[in-house]
Amino acid sequence: MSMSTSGFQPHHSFQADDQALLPIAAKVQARERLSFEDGVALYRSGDILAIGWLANLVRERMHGNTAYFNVNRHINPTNVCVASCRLCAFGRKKGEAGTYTMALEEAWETAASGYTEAVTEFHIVGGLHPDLPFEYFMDLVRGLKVRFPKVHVKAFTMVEVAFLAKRGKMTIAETLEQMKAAGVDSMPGGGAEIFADRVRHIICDHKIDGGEWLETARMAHKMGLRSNATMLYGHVENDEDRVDHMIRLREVQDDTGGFQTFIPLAFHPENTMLGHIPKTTGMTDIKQIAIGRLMLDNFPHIKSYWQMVSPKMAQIALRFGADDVDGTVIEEKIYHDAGAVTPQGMRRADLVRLITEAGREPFERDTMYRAVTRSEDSFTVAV
Ligand code: V47
Repeated sequence: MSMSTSGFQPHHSFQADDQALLPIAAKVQARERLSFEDGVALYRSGDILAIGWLANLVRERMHGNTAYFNVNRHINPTNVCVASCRLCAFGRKKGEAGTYTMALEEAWETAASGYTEAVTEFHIVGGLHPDLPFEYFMDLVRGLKVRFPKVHVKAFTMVEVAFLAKRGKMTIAETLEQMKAAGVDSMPGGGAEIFADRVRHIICDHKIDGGEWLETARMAHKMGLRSNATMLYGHVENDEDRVDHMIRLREVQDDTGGFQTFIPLAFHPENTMLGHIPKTTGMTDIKQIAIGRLMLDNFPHIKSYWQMVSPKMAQIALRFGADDVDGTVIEEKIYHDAGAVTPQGMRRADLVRLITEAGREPFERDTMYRAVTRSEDSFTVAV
């Protein structure tokens, strides 16, 4: 029987150079959950083709040949931040040179600027500003909803929610309730970093701890807000810390089902207090995507964020476990302050080409992974 040379092909048999992967492969093929030890064994293996094959098997079981992207815009209302995380090149202390805080009008203008294609999502994150009142953030969201009623607002990380709650003397639940009422539709996955205390003390000791991040996510999910989850790798963490991070996410997901996407973020050292740490390499980046897909069996999506790992690496990742490349972004600040050399945004057509040339079928999604159809300057979401 002849097989077509293009398009989607069924799988053949598994081959590994590293025999330590065989029991893991058996589990993946039997759809069994991988253990902590399995996760560590995957990191310790250099057999990237075998690991990638397994991750791709899972990815294609879940999503076939589809690769998701969206047309989104980032808005970072302020870079003033009370935390001084060693991992971060974006935040500045109040009064320092280079700080900015957008007036509400400015934030709404920013939302409308810099693109010709209608965006379907605003991704809003920023510094932990010591003085901006909770109502500033709620007015920001309400104003966006008035001006762009069709656009999904994915706003405020677990870290920002915990900070705003403390500042406003509210519980996490009350804070989330008010965010929802103002028009927040879902939450991004930032601030998770690495949950292990030892690492958190070094890279971000002013942030809520790992347990608090997870409990805030759990609460958000229980209140009907979906979220993403990130993991920052390539600094002082070890393999065990990474596996621990993913298993803790997997446990919350078993309980809530509220996580949509796992996004591993490669650490960019430039202009941070950890500037001596070398940048991640291609092998680390691609392995991280594949192991994420294999460990997080209950996460629907794995995103290779092109801004973080470069468009070229994101494209390859689509065959190593990732099913999503994020979106147009338009104006990225956080990694560009940390020395990223990628463009600050991409056009829709560039993302489509990147996906098509990986042999995948581009699928424009909204934040909830529903199909988007568009004309020149407007869009419709399938319900
Ligand atoms: O939490 C900060 C990271 C995150 C650096 O949910 C750095 O769809 C590398 O979470 N080098 C914020 N990383 C970004 C984020 C995100 C991005 C894209 C999509 C989604 C989503 C979420 O950026 C922070 C931190 O982990 N970060 N500084 C740095 N120097």
